[in-house]
This record gives sequence, C-alpha cells and structure tokens, in this order.
Amino acid sequence: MTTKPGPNTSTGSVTALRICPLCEATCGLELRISDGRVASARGDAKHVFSRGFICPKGASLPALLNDPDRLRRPLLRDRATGEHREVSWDEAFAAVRAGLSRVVGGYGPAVVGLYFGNPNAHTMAGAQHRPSLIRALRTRALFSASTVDQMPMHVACGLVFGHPSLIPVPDLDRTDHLLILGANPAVSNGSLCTAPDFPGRLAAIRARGGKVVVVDPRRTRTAELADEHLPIRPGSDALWLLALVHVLAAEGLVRPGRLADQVTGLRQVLDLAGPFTPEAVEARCGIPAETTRRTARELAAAPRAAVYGRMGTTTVEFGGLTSWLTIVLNVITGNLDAPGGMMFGRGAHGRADRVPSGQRGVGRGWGTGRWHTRVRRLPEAMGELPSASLAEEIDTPGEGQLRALFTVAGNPALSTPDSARLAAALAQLDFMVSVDPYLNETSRHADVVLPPTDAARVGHYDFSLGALAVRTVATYSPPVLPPDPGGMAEHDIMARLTLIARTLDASPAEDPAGPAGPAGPAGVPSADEVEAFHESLIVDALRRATSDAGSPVRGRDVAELRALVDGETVPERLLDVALRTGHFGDAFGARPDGLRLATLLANPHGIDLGPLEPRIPTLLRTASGTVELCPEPVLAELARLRATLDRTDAPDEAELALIGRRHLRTNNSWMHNVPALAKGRNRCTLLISPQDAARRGVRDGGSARITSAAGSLDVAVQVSDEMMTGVVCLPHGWGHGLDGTRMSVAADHAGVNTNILTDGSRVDLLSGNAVLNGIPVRVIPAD
Ligand SMILES: Nc1nc2c(c(=O)[nH]1)N[C@H]1C(S)=C(S)[C@@H](COP(=O)(O)OP(=O)(O)OC[C@H]3O[C@@H](n4cnc5c(=O)[nH]c(N)nc54)[C@H](O)[C@@H]3O)O[C@H]1N2
Ligand SMILES: Nc1nc2c(c(=O)[nH]1)N[C@H]1C(S)=C(S)[C@@H](COP(=O)(O)OP(=O)(O)OC[C@H]3O[C@@H](n4cnc5c(=O)[nH]c(N)nc54)[C@H](O)[C@@H]3O)O[C@H]1N2
Ligand code: SF4
Ligand SMILES: [Mo]
Repeated sequence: MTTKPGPNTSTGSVTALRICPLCEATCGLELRISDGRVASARGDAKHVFSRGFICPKGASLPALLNDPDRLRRPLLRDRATGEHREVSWDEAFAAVRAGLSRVVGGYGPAVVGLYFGNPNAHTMAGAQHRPSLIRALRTRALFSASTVDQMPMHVACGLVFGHPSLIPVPDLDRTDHLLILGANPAVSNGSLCTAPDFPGRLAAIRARGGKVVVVDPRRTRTAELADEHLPIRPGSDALWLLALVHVLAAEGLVRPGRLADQVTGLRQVLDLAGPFTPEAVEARCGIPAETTRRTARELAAAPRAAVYGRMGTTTVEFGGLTSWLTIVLNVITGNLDAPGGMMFGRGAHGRADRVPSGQRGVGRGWGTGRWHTRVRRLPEAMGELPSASLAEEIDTPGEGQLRALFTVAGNPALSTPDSARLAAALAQLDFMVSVDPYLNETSRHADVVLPPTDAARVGHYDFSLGALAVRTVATYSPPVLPPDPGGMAEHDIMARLTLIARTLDASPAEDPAGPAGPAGPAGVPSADEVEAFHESLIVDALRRATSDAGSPVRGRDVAELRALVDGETVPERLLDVALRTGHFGDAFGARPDGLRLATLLANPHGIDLGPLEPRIPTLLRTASGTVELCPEPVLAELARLRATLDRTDAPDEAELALIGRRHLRTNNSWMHNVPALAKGRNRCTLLISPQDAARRGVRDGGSARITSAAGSLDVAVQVSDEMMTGVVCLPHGWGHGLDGTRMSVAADHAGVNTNILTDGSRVDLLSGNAVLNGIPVRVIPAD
C-alpha cells in the first residue's frame, strides 16, 4: 500500500499523512480518519526525517483537533456583561471594522498594537499572510513571542552575519562533541534546531564515541542523557563562555580554520576576554575553574564540535551577549560553517544566493533601534518592540498610548512578563481582536474572537523551520479533512482583516453602540475582494522573485509565470511559487529536475535534499562581506558585564534565583485542555533543592509563597535534588480557570502563572528580550 497525502482509502481504514504542527521537530504523522474526524495519530515510519518518531503531544493531536472547547464560530463580547456570544462571520468582521474605525479615526493607526504568538511559526498563514496584515495596519507597535524567546540570537546573528535570520544550527548527526547550554531538547524536542528524535540523535553522538555536555542549573532529562552535567548559576553563562574564550586564547588554542580569512574583529574579541579568567568567574557561575579549563581544552581538541545555546541562554539579563558568545566559540574553534559544527540550514523553498557560490555576500549590515518604544525608549529589533513593554505601552497615558490590540495565535496574558499588569492593561483597551481557537486568558479580553479552522482542514508546510533543520528536508501535507462549511481558514481570516485595515475610513464610526453593537455586513470584504487580494499576493511574490538578485527566474515575465502556478488552494499556490523560484526550484520549467508543489505531493513522506553544506562567505550580508565578530553594540554590553565582575557585595542569603521548565506533555500555555496531556500528578510545582527547602522550612507536598519584585504566588512544593542550591524552578503557561475563559479541562488543572513573578522592567539590553530566567525571589512556607 502507498499512503498518499490527503485522505486515502486504499486499506479500508482511511489514513492520511500530516506533519505535526505542535513543535519545532516537524515529525511526520500518520492519521487515521473515521466518521469525518481524525481518530488517532501515530508516527509515520516512512517519513524521511522523523522515521516514525512521535511524542505524547503528537499522539494527542486528534484530541486537540476534536476538543469540544475549541471555538468553531466567531464570538462577540458584550462590554456590559463581559460575556461572549457566537455570531456570524459577517457580524464579526463588521464589528472589527467598526471598532478599528473608531480607534483609528480618533487617534490614528499608531495606537493599534499587534501581538503574534508562537504558532505563527507553525502555520502557513503565519508565513504567507502575516506580512500584509502588518503593513495594512500601518503601525510600529508590533510585538511577538520572539522577544520572550529567541530575539537575542537574531540580534547576535544579525550583527555578526548581517542578517538576523542567519542562525546556525548544530550539525547533530556529524558532530563529535556537543556543548549544550540552557536547552532541554529531551523534553522540548529541540528549538532553533529542527531535528525529529533529538534524544535519539544525542544518543547517536555518544554511540559513535562523541561527548555531550549539558550546562544547566537543573539536572534535566537532557543532562541525564549526557556524558557530563555542569550546574551553572542562572544568568551567568556569558561570564562562563568568556572564560572559555579566555582559556582558548591564553593556551594558544584559537584555530578558526577555513574561516580565518573570512572573519574580522577576532583579535579584539580575544583581548576583550582577558579579564574573564576561570577563577574570576568561578564564584559567579558556580563552575570550578579547573572544570572550565578542561571544558575549553576538550572543545578545542574535538575534531568536530558544536556549542549550542537555547532558552536558558537567551531569556536572561545578558542574553544577547551570551548568544553572541556561542557564535564566537564556534568560530574560534573552527566549528562554524563546518560539517559537525554549527551550520546554516536552508529551507527547501529558501531563496537562491544573491552572488555565485564562493563569492563574498555583501549587504548593508544590520542593526536595531530604527525606532523605539514610547515609554521606556527600548529599541526595535527586526521591526518588533519588546513584549516586556506591551503592558506599559497600553497603560501609560500620553500621546501614542496603545488603544487597540490584535493578537494572532498568542497568549501574552500567560506568556509575557508581569502578567498581572498586562491583564489589567488588556482590560482597559478600547478595542481588541484575537485570532485564536480558544477563549483563553488573553482572548477573554477580546471584543471579537475569530477562530481559524483546525489544522486538519488546512495544508501544512514548514516555512520558518526549514532553515533551522539539521538536514534540508521538505514535506507538504495537504488538508486531511474537507473545509468546515461554517468555519473559516486562517488565511481567509487574515485576508479579511488586511482588507478591512486597508480600507478604513479615517472618520470615527457612526455606530454609537461601539464595537460590540449591532452591525450588518456593510464594509465586510466580499468573496471577490478576498479572491483579488489573494491573487495579488501570488503576483507580488512572482514580481519579487523575478527582480531578485540571483533568482533563477530573474527577468522572466510575471504573467507568463502566473499561468504556470499550481495548487488547489491559495496557500498551495503561494507555496508553489516559493518552491519554484527558490534555490532548489524548477524555475517554472527552466530546471526540470527542480522542486515544485507537484514534487512534494508525489513524495508524501518527505524529500531529503541531504546534509547541510558550508555557505560562508556566500550567504553573508555584512557591509564588509566578512563575519564581523566584534560588532560595536556588544562592546557596551561587555563593559556592563565586566563591571558586574568587580561587584563585591555579599550575596543575599534569603534570595533564590527562579528559572522555568517545560514538560513533555505541555506546549507553552495552550495544550492543558487535552485530557490525556493534563491528567496525572500536578506538574505546576515549585522545584527546590533539599538544602534550600530545609533552610526555609518548606516541605515536599506542602505549599510555599514565592515573591519577586513583580508579584507573589502560592504554589505546591516539590523538593528535588535535580535542583542546584540557590535555584528554584516553576514552569510557565499555567494559571488557567480565569473568569470568562472556556477551557474546562485546563480549569480543573489550573496551576499558577509564573509570569506574575517575572519582571517586565528587566530586559536584555541588546535585544529587548524579556528576562524570564534568573529572577530573584524569596520563598517561605504558606501552609
Ligand atoms: N516564564 C516563562 N515565560 C515564557 C517562556 C518561558 O520559558 N518561561 N517561554 C516563552 C516562549 S519560548 C514562547 S514561544 C512564548 C509563547 O507565547 P505565546 O505564543 O504568546 O503563547 P502560547 O502559549 O504559545 O499560545 C499560543 C496561542 O495560539 C493559539 N493557537 C494554537 N494554534 C493556533 C492556530 O493554528 N492559529 C491561531 N490563530 N491560534 C492558534 C492557542 O490557542 C494560544 O492562545 O512563551 C514565552 N513565555
Ligand atoms: N514539551 C514541550 N516542548 C516545547 C515547548 C513546551 O512548552 N513543551 N515549547 C516550545 C518552545 S516555544 C520553545 S522556545 C522550545 C524551548 O526549548 P528549550 O530551550 O530546549 O527548552 P527549555 O525547557 O526552556 O530549556 C531551557 C533550559 O535552560 C535552563 N536554564 C534556565 N536558566 C538558565 C541559565 O541561566 N543558564 C543555563 N545554562 N541554563 C538555564 C533550564 O533549566 C532549562 O532546562 O521548546 C519548544 N518545545
Ligand atoms: S516532537 Fe514535536 S513535532 Fe514531533 S510529535 Fe512531538 S510535538 Fe509533534
Ligand atoms: Mo518559544
């Protein structure tokens, strides 16, 4: 039997293949479909990348798709009662137009904020339709989950390589030595590194005689799978990485190899590491100086090594500097852009290089701070403002104060810092729209909730994750179920929002009842207008491709190419354009062996285009055409870090450092409503070391009050020797059961929201990223 993409009845039981959209691992799933529903999921054993691997979340995808609490029709909120009621799509979009006209008419477009959440990286609409909505709203108040996550890495790569999307990934399958900092891929399944079955790939490193070292304040599952675990004090990785650089420089172990001629600023970086000796950072990091020296030597000695940092290295006070230092270490040990080191991925749809292979890529360079937030003057990065400043941008009066907000696939009420303040701020908005399938902690504040149809009814292709994968792999999954006649796909919702934003009349809306008042279909984009908009997206994509330097269709006629575009749906047609005009594309027939949508449809278990290949200097976009290892903005941060070394104040014995954690059965804030994932023991507990627990009189199974500068919570205690002393750990994404939400299972396992404790005033200065790890807290018994 061959399993075709889309519903297939060849065995009597209907199966369909679908890439799992729930995390960055992109596993192939085989779904069984009966009675018009997805009944079960298992790993697709024939998938070229995941080979049958699956985790508990992927196995629960059917339950998530069929969740009775999932919204299928739009909701409108009655401002007087706060209640949401179901309405038609026309009514919902009319309310969007009325509410938005009122705000924009009164104050201009700058007061409209936008927040895009994590699942935008896992939907086609997130890649294909997001940019036009942002442009149409004509606002700079753009926020996303990136600034509570990986923005420091974007900034570091932007500065060093000239473009913030040029993020290297560990070449897991060929490395001999992997130094992991602040990542727990045995649970998260990997991030900024797409590699299905990450645990299996780690085991394979050890099986071929390599070494895995994990640097983490907690003895995580990944630490347990590793050869060595080095507990480190939260927030001190930048100091420790500088000490590694120091040792390599002092012991003559700096060997950039092939990149020697492609790097500038290297000498300066080595000099700057001078003061950061292993001894000088020992107390701050909690890692013995001799261990630091040995780690540096092992890194230098390994034939192929990779230094890989994730959440625990980005969401900290010096996150930008830490991310930059991981790049520095890979460069000076000769492991950047080398097989088995850190390499640059390339999506199967990825653009062709602008210059011929082997030539230096030169660009304009890259920087942050083209504009700033209104209240704290924090710099923009990649066109985004720090999510840690969202609450103050809404609740601080003055010119430009945000009065309306769109959230798309985001739950900032649970996932961004200082949640109590943000909840109050959301409640004071003049108008709010959420594109979300749940009435949750964020969307409960929305005047209009627009739920997209579920993942089974739309196609899937990983635009964002392709370039972060450890091999070049492509899979397209067509919809596995027919459209819901009364529902609306995310791209159709986004198209309508864009059209409404584009055609707002500047005068305040007449409707005296306000956003939730009576409204008819007046001003709601028609089906023809939506179709014309989608057509314009396709033509614009072709226009860009035909004028792009290096593009295989450069100079071709747009109308001629348009006639050749394939695909049954808009997302498919846009994907066909991206594939055919990309690096591996068929250039609309000019390269008959190249990729197109049809190639992916004919290969439902994915296409493997092989391991990563070296790409420096061709892919660089810096002004010098080199790897600019010592960009100016890191110097001020280094000076600030250097000053902390001299601090002699005695540590506050009462204070503990709070960090976060993830669990295999969670997905940030939004999968606690699936019974199979939520059942079992309470997972929202405060982990504390036996020593710290004893000293504070808190006991396992008891309750503790934890207090930070931002807030206070009572939480169940779990005493665990996984924890380093001085550090406590609480997961994020909990704190359900709030008034006005509709997630019944989650409400029964509510937990507490750790972001009530994280402090929005603390950000990484290079990137504006929130500090979510290493929060100073006090813990006392609460029972
Ligand atoms: N303290 C602390 N806070 C953290 C973190 C931490 O480690 N510690 N981690 C941070 C990280 S890494 C991230 S990425 C953020 C995540 O922050 P967010 O993206 O704001 O939060 P999520 O919990 O991922 O919420 C996703 C939302 O998208 C909705 N959704 C799901 N699928 C779809 C879809 O297909 N379409 C649409 N429109 N909506 C959909 C869900 O219902 C949910 O409301 O949280 C951050 N917050
Ligand atoms: N099961 C599951 N998988 C997920 C998610 C989920 O919620 N659940 N979320 C997804 C998302 S959005 C993301 S971004 C990824 C994140 O993927 P990862 O970054 O791999 O996941 P985390 O569990 O956040 O790992 C961060 C680690 O950093 C450690 N840490 C904290 N502070 C420090 C520090 O100062 N220094 C060092 N060295 N370590 C520190 C923590 O103990 C933790 O083990 O996971 C994704 N996958
Ligand atoms: S590891 Fe990620 S992609 Fe794979 S099944 Fe689990 S949630 Fe889905
Ligand atoms: Mo994330």
